[in-house]
Amino acid sequence: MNPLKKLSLLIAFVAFSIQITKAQATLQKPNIILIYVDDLGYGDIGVNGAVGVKTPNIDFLAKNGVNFSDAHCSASTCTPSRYSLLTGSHAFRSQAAILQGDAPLLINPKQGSLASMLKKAGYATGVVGKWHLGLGNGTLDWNQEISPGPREIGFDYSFLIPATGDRVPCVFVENQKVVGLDPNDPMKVSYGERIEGGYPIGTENPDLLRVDADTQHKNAVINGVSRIGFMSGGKKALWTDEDFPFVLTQKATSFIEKNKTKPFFLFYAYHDIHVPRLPHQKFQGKSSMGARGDVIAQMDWCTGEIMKKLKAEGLDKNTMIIFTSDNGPILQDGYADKAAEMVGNHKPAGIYTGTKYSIYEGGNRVPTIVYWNGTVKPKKSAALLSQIDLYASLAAFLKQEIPAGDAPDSQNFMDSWLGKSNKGREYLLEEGFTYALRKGDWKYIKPTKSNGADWMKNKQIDSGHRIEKRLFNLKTDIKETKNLAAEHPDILKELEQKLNDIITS
Ligand code: NG6
Ligand code: CA
Repeated sequence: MNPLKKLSLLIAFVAFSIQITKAQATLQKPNIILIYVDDLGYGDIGVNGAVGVKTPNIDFLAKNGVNFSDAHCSASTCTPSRYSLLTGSHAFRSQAAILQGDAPLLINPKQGSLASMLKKAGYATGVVGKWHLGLGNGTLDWNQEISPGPREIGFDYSFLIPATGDRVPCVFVENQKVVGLDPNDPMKVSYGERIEGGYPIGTENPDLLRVDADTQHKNAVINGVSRIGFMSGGKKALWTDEDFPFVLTQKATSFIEKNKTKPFFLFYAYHDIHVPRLPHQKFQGKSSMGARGDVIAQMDWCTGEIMKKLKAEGLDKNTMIIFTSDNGPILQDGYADKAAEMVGNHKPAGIYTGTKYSIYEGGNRVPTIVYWNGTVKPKKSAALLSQIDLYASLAAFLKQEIPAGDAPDSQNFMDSWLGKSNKGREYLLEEGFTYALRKGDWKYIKPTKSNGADWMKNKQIDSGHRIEKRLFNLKTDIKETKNLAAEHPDILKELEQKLNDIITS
C-alpha cells in the first residue's frame, strides 16, 4: 500500500473511532425529558382505559416503552409531589403544602436537587411550565430580578407559570424576570389584603366572568377568569391561558434545539390539566367530556410536538422520556367547567378509589411511562415505584455520588425504571393530608383526628381520613373498602411501626 493511501486509511480509522467514542459517550448520557402533567389521573390516558378522550401520542410512548401500573407521585397535591420529585425527600420534611403564588422558594439552594445533580453530571438543565415551588426569599418584588429561583437550585434555563393557572400572578417568568413587564406599569400581588386599583374582583363583577367559580377563586379577574389572590399592574405582561400549550411547547422545543449537542435535562411541567381548564380553540370539542377532556387532548398534542422535535433533530434514540403526573384526578376543583356533568363513563382514576387530595390509591397512583427508543423494550410493569426515587436512580445511572444529607428518601431503582427488573420498593410512603404505607399488596392508612376536613366534604371529596386504623389488601380489595386491621394485627403492627419510623426519622 502506498504511504499516502496508508495515511488516509489511518485518518479514516481515527475519525471512525472518534465517532464511536462520541456515540458511546452520548449513549451513556442520554438526554432526559421529564414530562410532568398536572392532575392527570391513572385512567385519563387511552392505554389505561380512557373512554372520553383519545391520547394517541401518550399511548405511543406507553406501547413502545414501559407502562407502569403501580407507580406513584409522592403526594396527592402538587407542591408536595414536586418537592419530593426534585429533592428526593419526603414533603413532610419541609412541611411542603400547596403554595400561594407569592410564597418563597421551598427548596433550599444548599440542598441538592435533581437539576443540580444532573448539572454536575454534565447536563444542560431547563424547566418549562408550572413551577409552584415558590420564588424569592419572602420579600418578593415582581418588578425586579427574582432570586432565589430555579437557577439557584440547578436549572440553567427557566420559563415558568410561577404558581398555578388559578393563582395570581398571571404572568410568565423567564430566567427569573417577568416576561414583557412594562416598567411604567409595575405589578403587585397579594394573598391577604385587596390591592387598591387592582384588577376587578370576581365576587363583585359576575358579568366579567366567562366561567363561574367558588369564592376562593373569585378574586382578581384576568382574561375573564377569576383567580385566587389579588393583583395590580403588569397589564402588558398578562398571559392568555388558551395560549399555554403553544407558548410552553415552543419554549420547550427551543430549549431542545439550543442544547442538542450536549446532554440536556428538560423538566416540562404542563399546566394542563389543572384548573382553569381553558382549551385553545384548536382543541375545543376534541373529547366528549367538555373542557377537562379537551385539555387532555391538548396536552397529548404537546407530547406529540416534543416527539416530533426529537425526531427532527435526530435525538429520538438518545433521549429518555419520563411521562407522569403530580397527583390524581379531580373533576370539580373550583370552576363550573362541567367536568363532573360531562364525564360520562370515563373513569379518571381508572379502577382506583380516590381523587387528588385523597390518601387512596387514586390520589397518587398515576400514569407513569418511561420511553427510550431503541434502549427500553416495550413492557408493562407492576413494580411498586415512587417518583421520589428518580433522583437516586438517575444519579446511580450517571455514576453521580449523592452528597451526605441530600435526597434522603430516594432509592435507586434504575433497572426497574428501564424495565430490566420488576423489583420495586419494599415500603412506599403515600402523603395526602395523612399518611399511608404500602408493602406489596398491603396498605396501612394512618388514623386522623377527624374523618376529613370540612372543605373537602363540602366538595364531596373523600380524603380517606378516618379516626380508626385501617389496613387493606389491594390484591383482593383494590378499592380499599374492607378494613382488615382486626384480622391481621401483626401486619398492622409492622406497617404502623414502619410508618412511624419514617415520619419521625
Ligand atoms: C386548592 C384550590 C384548587 C387548586 C389546588 C392546587 C381552593 C378551594 N382550591 O387550594 O383549586 O388550585 O389548591 O392544586 O382554593 S395543585 O394541583 O396545584 O396542588
Ligand atoms: Ca396538581
